[in-house]
Amino acid sequence: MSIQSVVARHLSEDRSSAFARDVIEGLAARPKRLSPKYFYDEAGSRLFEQITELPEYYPTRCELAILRAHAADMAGLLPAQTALIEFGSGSSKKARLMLDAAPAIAAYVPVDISSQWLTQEATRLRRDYPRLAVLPVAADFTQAFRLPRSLATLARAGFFPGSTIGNFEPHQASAFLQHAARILGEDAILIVGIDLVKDAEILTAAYNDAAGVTANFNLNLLARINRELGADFDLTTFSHQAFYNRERRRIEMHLASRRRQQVSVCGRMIEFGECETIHTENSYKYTVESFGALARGCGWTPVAAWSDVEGYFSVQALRAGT
Ligand code: SAH
Ligand code: AVI
Repeated sequence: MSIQSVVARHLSEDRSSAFARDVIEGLAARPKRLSPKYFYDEAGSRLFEQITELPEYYPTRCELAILRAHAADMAGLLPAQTALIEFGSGSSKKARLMLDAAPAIAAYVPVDISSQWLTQEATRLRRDYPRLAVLPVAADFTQAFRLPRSLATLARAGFFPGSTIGNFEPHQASAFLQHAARILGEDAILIVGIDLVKDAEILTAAYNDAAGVTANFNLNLLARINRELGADFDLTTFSHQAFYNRERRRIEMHLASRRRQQVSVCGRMIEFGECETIHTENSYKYTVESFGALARGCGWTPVAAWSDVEGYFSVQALRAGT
């Protein structure tokens, strides 16, 4: 066995034991919770892509419209010979708009926890952009991770679209912005997508689509725990819940047990009361100003903000340094 495959096996064993530990800890907590980063195995990434096509899910449609209209302005902020590092790259569809508008981008570094999906997308990108260095990194972007050595001679810019930053608690978003400043370096540009506060009905519909794709995305977390940790969740006994918490300006997603039951997870019995929920995701909504203030508080200066015609979504450019 080669040294690379030994390292890869250890990394994957480390990841699955961290998954088991987090699941046991989250299901023992009151209220029960699981991290949204675990939504994204291959099936979860595929379901997320289906969400982005739903009529109710406006964030992708709005952000793509902003990027189509303003990618050239964003590209103008990047120095020559830049490596674009995307945090949570998914399908890389938005990065393609940046790559098309910015000849300054010499390398693209998609960073994603969904490793199989990442590999597939990197293959497609290499085919479509033969002159670009495509350097995927399978990692949890909230933790320290290694960037490819070949980036040493390039400037760095960050790309964090999708409003994925909204899936952090505000204090975690601050910690992430500080972490990104260290990764990207002095004067670097970070382009971030932010979902804006809006009418609760529009928000609620986006997370309760008529076709039930978001429900399947949420339930896939239990299916993944069954697949990878040998648990025995009966998915028909849990239901998807998503609602807007006005006070905290966030959509909350939960999985509610339809009845009292016990589930076996990693050899432990987990008790559920009727209607008891597992809190699986928060999706925080900001105003342009509230996000700008958060960024300023952690070493970034907002330099530009773009919005769609409906004012539903905002893309902001930040520069490292105050
Ligand atoms: N940037 C894309 C995808 C957003 S979905 C877009 O805007 O459409 C969120 C992405 O972040 C998923 O691909 C998911 O796998 C990844 N992700 C979520 N949490 C992560 C983490 N902690 N570390 C690395 N990637 C993560
Ligand atoms: C990735 N993230 C920004 C999405 C969101 O809107 O919070 C994940 C998602 N959850 C349900 N629908 C989409």
